[in-house]
Amino acid sequence: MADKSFLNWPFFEDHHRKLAEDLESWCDKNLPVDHSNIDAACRELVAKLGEAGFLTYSAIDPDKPEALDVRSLCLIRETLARHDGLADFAFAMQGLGTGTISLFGSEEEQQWLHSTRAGKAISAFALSEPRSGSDVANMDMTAVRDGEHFILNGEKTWISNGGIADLYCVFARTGEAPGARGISAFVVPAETPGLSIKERLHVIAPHPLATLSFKDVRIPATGLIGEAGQGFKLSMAVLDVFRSTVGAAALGFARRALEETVSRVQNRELFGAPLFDLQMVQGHVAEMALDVDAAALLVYRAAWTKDKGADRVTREAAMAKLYSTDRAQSVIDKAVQLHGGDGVRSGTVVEGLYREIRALRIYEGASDVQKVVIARQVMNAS
Ligand code: COS
Repeated sequence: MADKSFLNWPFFEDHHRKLAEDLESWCDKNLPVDHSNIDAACRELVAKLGEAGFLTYSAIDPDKPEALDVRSLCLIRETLARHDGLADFAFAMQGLGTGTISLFGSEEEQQWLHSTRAGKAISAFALSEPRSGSDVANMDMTAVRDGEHFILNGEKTWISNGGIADLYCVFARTGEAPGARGISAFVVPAETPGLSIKERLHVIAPHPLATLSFKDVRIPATGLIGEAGQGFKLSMAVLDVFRSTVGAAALGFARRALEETVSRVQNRELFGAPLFDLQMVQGHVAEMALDVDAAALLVYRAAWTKDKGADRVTREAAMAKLYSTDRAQSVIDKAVQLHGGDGVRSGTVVEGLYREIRALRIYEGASDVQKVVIARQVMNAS
């Protein structure tokens, strides 16, 4: 049973505790789903999470706009990750994929949110390109104005939900200025002519992932999100919200690894006594528990700060993501070690966690990028 005492921290309100409890019992009944067909599993997860009402937290309600509640987003990701990494993925991408629309979309664009919040449409965030992953400002993809339309040409890669998404939030160069000041964001429905899946990408923790090709993709000018030339800032502001949630997912994986380890070291006998009797093992367990609590503090500090109305949480979110993902990697590595051969046997829980955690130190801003972001924030503040 995972430690829930953190829910008593002052970051949370009663409705958060209720959400965590409701989701926990939903997870007990519904997860994990069968992963043998990843696309089908993701569609099933989105539909089920939608039906159960949990996707209403992934995006704002277009009928009564209120800010996204980042603590709820984090609690949901943490809980889902503890039960099933793919369920976390399915939830997270509904949020990231529509994040630009939730935060900056027009009333018309926000109509999409009715179907993504109900689990009836799947969304994706298309920012990275073959030549610009970390260096977003250097993207090549173009969007050229043609009367009442924009015409998009280029490629996006490492796009989660690529291949199963119904709508993509796409960033492209509109050329108002060089670099970061000449990028804009667009809503592009998946069936738009000229948009195709160039390649499906396969990774160690499988989920739908693809390279997208845009050849003369014509979209109405009403698909522009926010102002032309502001797309870089919009993407960074969206990442400021969702990076804390990546930290939360890592926290969920780490908590599960700790839980599995506690059970293992109590039940496995070695040298005539439970593994836990060895002080070296106690040392590992203590370090794992400390990493989990410290990560939780940073994640929920960032989420609470945003929910309390901070204009920017760039520093808090970067710290939460960097620390939580790095420490979760270490916690899970220790869990593998304490499981011995079972830790690397295909199909065991800790083996799955070991594969799941790695990408979190890369996507939505690699650990190295987070360090750059934190350092710049520290310099700006001094
Ligand atoms: N919120 C709002 N505005 C922001 C911002 C934020 N979090 N971060 C930067 N900006 C603004 C800056 O203030 C600057 O504005 P002005 O032009 O008005 O001065 C502008 O955006 C450019 O910022 P900066 O100079 O920092 O841009 P860089 O090209 O140096 O950005 C990093 C560098 C590496 C920080 C950025 O490209 C980044 O985060 N890369 C990782 C991207 C990523 O997460 N990719 C994964 C995709 S999703 S899987």
